[in-house]
Amino acid sequence: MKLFASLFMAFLPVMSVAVTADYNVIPLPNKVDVSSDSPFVLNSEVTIRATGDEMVRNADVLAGYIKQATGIDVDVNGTGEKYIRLKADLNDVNPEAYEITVNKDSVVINGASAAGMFHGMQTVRKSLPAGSHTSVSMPAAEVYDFPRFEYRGAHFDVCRHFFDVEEVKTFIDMLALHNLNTFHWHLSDDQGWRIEIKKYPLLTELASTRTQTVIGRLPGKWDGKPHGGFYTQEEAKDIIKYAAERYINVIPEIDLPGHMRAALHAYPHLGCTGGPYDVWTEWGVTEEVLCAGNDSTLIFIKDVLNEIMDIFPSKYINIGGDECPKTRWKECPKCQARIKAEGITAKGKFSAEDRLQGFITRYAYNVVNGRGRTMLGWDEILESDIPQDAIVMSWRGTAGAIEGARRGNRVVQTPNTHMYFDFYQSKDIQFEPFAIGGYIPVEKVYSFEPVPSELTPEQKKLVIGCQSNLWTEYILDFPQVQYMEMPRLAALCEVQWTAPEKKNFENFKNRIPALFSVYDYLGYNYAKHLGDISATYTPVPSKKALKVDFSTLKGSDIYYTLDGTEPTVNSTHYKKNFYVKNDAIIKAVAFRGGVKSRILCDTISVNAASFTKVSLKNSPAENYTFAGAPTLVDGITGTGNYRTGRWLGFINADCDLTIDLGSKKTVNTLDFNVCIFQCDGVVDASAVTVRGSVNGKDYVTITSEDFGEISREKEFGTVTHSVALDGNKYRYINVVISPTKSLPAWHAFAASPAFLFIDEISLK
Ligand code: TNX
Repeated sequence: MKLFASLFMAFLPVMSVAVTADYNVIPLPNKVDVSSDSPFVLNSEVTIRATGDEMVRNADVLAGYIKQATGIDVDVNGTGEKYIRLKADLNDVNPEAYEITVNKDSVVINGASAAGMFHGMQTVRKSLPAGSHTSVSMPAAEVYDFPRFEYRGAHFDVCRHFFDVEEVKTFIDMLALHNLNTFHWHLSDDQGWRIEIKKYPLLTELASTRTQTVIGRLPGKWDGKPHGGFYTQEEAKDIIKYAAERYINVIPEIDLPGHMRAALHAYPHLGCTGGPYDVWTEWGVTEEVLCAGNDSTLIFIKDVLNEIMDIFPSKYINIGGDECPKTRWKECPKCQARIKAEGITAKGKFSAEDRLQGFITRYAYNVVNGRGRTMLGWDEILESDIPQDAIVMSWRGTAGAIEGARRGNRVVQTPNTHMYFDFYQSKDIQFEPFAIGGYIPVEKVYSFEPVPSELTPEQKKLVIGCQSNLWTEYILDFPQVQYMEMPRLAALCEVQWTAPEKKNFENFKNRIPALFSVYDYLGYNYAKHLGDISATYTPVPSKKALKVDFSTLKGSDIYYTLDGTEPTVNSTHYKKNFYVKNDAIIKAVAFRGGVKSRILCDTISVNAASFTKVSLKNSPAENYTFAGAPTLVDGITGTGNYRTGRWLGFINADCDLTIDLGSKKTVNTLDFNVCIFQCDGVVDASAVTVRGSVNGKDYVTITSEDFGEISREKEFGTVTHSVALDGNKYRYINVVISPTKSLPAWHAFAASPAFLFIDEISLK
């Protein structure tokens, strides 16, 4: 009997577990109509029917996907009566539209083009429940879908760190899985030249390797290890073909006239000073750029772009154009002669040298345009007159997109506020691989709306799409590339693909576990923060308490403790929000199936200012307002970098906070913290003044302190200022903390106003 039972159990999954496909994948299709008609049963009897080489190739790819997802072997153009048919004759205005029709006999994937059909294949693939199955039930349905934007890109910098052909192909696979159609390949930069150019062999011989790499963000320590690599033209062509078979266009970028230090190492005569130059071993923006006055620079640009266009069939060719300091051009007789000869003058806030870049950009434009291609460049290309058909990549926020569209140029949105996947994706940076800084979680990516509301309907049409950027200064290997990309790529693809009215982050989170299981069986390394608990802390003055809300992925259970002990399934089960009035160490954990999240841990330290009514006279800077004034008295002290949401950031304005203690109280000390990130101009406060009042109208100054010059040694971290008060009773305390008005001469941003980041103002 016992034996029978266990045998029966062993067979049970094979015999009767009905696994069902779900077409609500990522990106969410525009229309999914499931009916109660009999489903299609996907099993090894099924064949994929396809006609013509291209469709047969796609059929083989789909058979591979089905095998990976479910273990089921289907053949191509076999004899099976039940079939999946691949077609590309859908009549639709959108060339990438597709339709999937599922009934009990067949699944028809029909695209308006082969690319559209391929996107439909991705939807089918992602709809399949991952696991080892003998059959999958595909509900009868009509899916009709098309992308919102024609340009759906991801950028990959292979210069700061080199990634080999196989890794680049896997990157392309990742884009295909998320329905992207554009791979922006950043092939040249100060720290390494990565593509073979036959006319300039030293670019790969010399400029593709740097002697060593700086450790950390600022110069000081180097690793002593050479780093390099490049792609031959044959390898590049192989990658282009691989991408094309996945309906992805590869846009090459040759970044000019800045970001050219590696090329200058190989060909020093192309620089203003004649060199010597090294392949740069640091990060940042170097002053060593192409000389704009030198005719051989123009020949170099023409030759390189022509070879690039020989390799890359892409309609779009990116010429970079970002971050080109004009220091050398100001001193260079050849550049000055060019300014004169071309009659270039300063205009508005741009100097003649700034506008000299426009001369180079237009030269590159003509080379590209001469071959019937379209030039793209970073938003700096707007700093001079550019032809109407050049495309602007807006990276310094969305301003470039707005200006570009207003000038009638097409634009691609890739702002560093939402689309920089080299930025941290979690606030707890101590658990993250070292990154360039910033904070762009999945939710922030998801929230991005590419079409600025400021534009007129006609201008809005010029926003052709959206793209993420992956700069690899601090991305050392391919698993880390994947970790930085996913699941932010999932959020990106929904921004690019799905109609805005269908976008909803909570709903997206419900669909992400299915995509995670795809990542799992593909062996992708991805960030799992979405499975973690996120806590929202809201001070509630009327209750003199902190309201705590937890959320995590659907289907998970949260357990928590308040005394710092490890939470387990035996701890308090979170059902709804709760309030904390006293000191606590909150620890919480989520379980999804057998998978345990990371443990959330926050310390609440209660003092007289905690959970009081507060108001700020001046607003924090737009990007650093987060939850506003209550953050300063929520009992939780900011740590980590200044973008975590725990710090409020002020520039050109004091942090001027008034605290209503509710009744008169004796207070002896005021403490506050400042977050320092010196290289970004985020430095210590310059002064504080504390005033007290019993009625909220008449204030007396309790104390005023000047902190003097900022410390050069203090580069990162937190500074706590403790201010002694007079021990009198006040109901209202007003604290004014002033930023450093002007950064000192030794700072890279000398004389500019500094940022001031404040958190947790406490009164004892
Ligand atoms: C700015 S975005 C750059 C890159 C850096 C990146 C780091 C752009 C056009 N230029 O050179 O790698 O910031 O986030």
